[in-house]
Amino acid sequence: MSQELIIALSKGRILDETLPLFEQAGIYPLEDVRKSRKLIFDTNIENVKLIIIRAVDVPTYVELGAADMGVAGKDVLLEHGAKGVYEPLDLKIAKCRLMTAGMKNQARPQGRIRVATKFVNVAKRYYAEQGIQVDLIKLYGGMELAPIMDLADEIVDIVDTGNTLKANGLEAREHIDANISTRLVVSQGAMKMKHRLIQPIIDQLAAAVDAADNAAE
Ligand code: PRT
Ligand code: MG
Repeated sequence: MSQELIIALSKGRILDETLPLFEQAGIYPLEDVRKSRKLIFDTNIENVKLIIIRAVDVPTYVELGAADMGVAGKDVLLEHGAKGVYEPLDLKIAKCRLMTAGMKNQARPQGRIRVATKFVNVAKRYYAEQGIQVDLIKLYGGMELAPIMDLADEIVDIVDTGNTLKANGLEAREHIDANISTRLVVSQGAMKMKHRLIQPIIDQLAAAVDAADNAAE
């Protein structure tokens, strides 16, 4: 009997860039994933299936072995911890930075500060390293609003062009991680048990990433 391989993809903005890389690597879903309400998809390879889930859930599926491989942003992996997960490949898509930000021309207050973010673990670690005491406020989106409404003194969020910060009167302050991009992750169990299935996919994806990289230059 042939082994089955489950690959967990993040829906949302990185899916549009992930699918072409997988197609280049020889794996594509048999139907249009954006037009379907299904969560699990057959592919052109009989024993390979794609599941398409919230980005934040990808590390959980892969860590617990419910998916063999996954695709997720480094920000999501840092926040989750993703222990017991290999990260064999940088897909070099959806590049961005994790930064602190606050109201423009407004200095960080002395002493304890309020920080709003969905990256509470990342923020906790970062401010502790800086020796800054913080009260963390967990939000699920639209972090830029928090300083405006005086819910927080600072935010930790993803920055790409900086336009969202600017449009809301905020400024970026410090880099927490300047090299956020989308990564391929593999469960440790699958890497052992399904190595013969997985290694060629990693190799083909690596070639697809290189080809995309060269085309961009
Ligand atoms: O939307 P949902 O809550 O389901 O999940 P999600 O927000 O995690 O998913 P999605 O699709 O929005 O983003 C998925 C991944 O894309 C993130 O985990 C990052 O790894 C990556 N990525 C790359 C980004 C951005 N660029 C980005 N610019 N994710 C979010 N943004 C947002 C950012 O939060 C901010 O609000 O865009 C805004 C900033 O963009 P600029 O260009 O104005 O600076
Ligand atoms: Mg989003």
